[in-house]
Amino acid sequence: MSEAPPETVTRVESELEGLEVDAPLVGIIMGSKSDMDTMEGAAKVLRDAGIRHETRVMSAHREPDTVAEYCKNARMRGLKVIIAGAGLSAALPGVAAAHSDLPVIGVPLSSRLSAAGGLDAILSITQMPPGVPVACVGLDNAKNAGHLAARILGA
Ligand code: RP5
Repeated sequence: MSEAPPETVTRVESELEGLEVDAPLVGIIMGSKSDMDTMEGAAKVLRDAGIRHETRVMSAHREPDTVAEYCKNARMRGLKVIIAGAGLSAALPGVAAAHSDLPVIGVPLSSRLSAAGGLDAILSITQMPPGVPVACVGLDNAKNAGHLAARILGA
């Protein structure tokens, strides 16, 4: 097999570098549109720090296949950290960690339907089995998820 001419390699490398410049480093996902106002806190921290990020709504219970696909592809797409916010039976962060070996930061969210004022979501996110880690910030504290992601990235 003949090797590609050096100039071709250089061109391909520079094109890939160009792609990386635009690729988000942090994926912010949440279980419902109703989580958006709170989760915007994480996006604002990342925006202020100049860290590229993207925001998606996907429920671990309502769209399990979408969540699996997103998290399985996350590392390949260049993401370095996943922030996942959910309320009630807050499975999203744990499911993200099940499908990706990237660091996952869970944000427990309060909800008007909560049986325990958000403690239910905190317990759902923190009670992960050994080997499938999820970090957890305080209730509704999406800002701290943004700050923690920035620290993980060394920004
Ligand atoms: C969770 O259920 C979501 O993360 C949200 O916090 C909560 C309520 O969702 P909606 O009924 O408002 O869509 O899955």
